[in-house]
Amino acid sequence: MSDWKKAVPLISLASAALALALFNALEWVHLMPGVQAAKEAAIVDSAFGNVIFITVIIFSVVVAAILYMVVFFRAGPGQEEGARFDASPGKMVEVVWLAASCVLTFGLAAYGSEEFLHLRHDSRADLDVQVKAAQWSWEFFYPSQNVNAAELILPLGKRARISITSEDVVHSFWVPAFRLKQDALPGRVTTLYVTPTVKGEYDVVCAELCGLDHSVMRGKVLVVDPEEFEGKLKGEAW
Ligand SMILES: [Cu+2]
Repeated sequence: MSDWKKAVPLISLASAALALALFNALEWVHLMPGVQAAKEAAIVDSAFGNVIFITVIIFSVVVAAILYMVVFFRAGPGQEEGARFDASPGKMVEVVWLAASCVLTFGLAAYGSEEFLHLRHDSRADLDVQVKAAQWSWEFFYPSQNVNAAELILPLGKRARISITSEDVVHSFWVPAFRLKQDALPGRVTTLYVTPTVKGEYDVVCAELCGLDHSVMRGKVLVVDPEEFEGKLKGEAW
């Protein structure tokens, strides 16, 4: 049964069943870390979801094709070899597979770049915060208010420009709830933009191995109502 006329419907059916099972299984697994607390997080999550969707489809087709070959190309009892693959329709398979891979690779690169620029192209912001990373803590400075704070306080719905630098080694400023991560480099300022959409308290994590206490280099983000912002900032100031 090494005949492609039979293989195509069988592989398609098996792929569809496998993909359906995997999509159902993924409903139960939370792949993303907790709340989606910023406008940017929604962009990142939808890109992640789309890539997972394509990955599940390709994985299912590959596994179904492998299963088909294992079953139908197997050597029978007393045989040295299994059924031979007929090379003429095989060329067609190669052409389709290569073309699809090229379209997918370049398509995903274009999609990723477009979404990445979408997160960073607009340099307008409602407020500025400067973040300084050091072994092993985070420090936040608000230039307009001339205030230093131990926690990152952000007003809900306002677009913040976060300028990040490091005093010593390379760190990485990561807020899982915002799905944003940016290296903190000594002698250079890097920038992130974030518009928080859910009030609450979230973690700031260092995502770059930066020495002995890297794993405890944590901070807090507080997303508060815009009316509470100034008061909260004064309360936190030191
Ligand atoms: Cu660090």
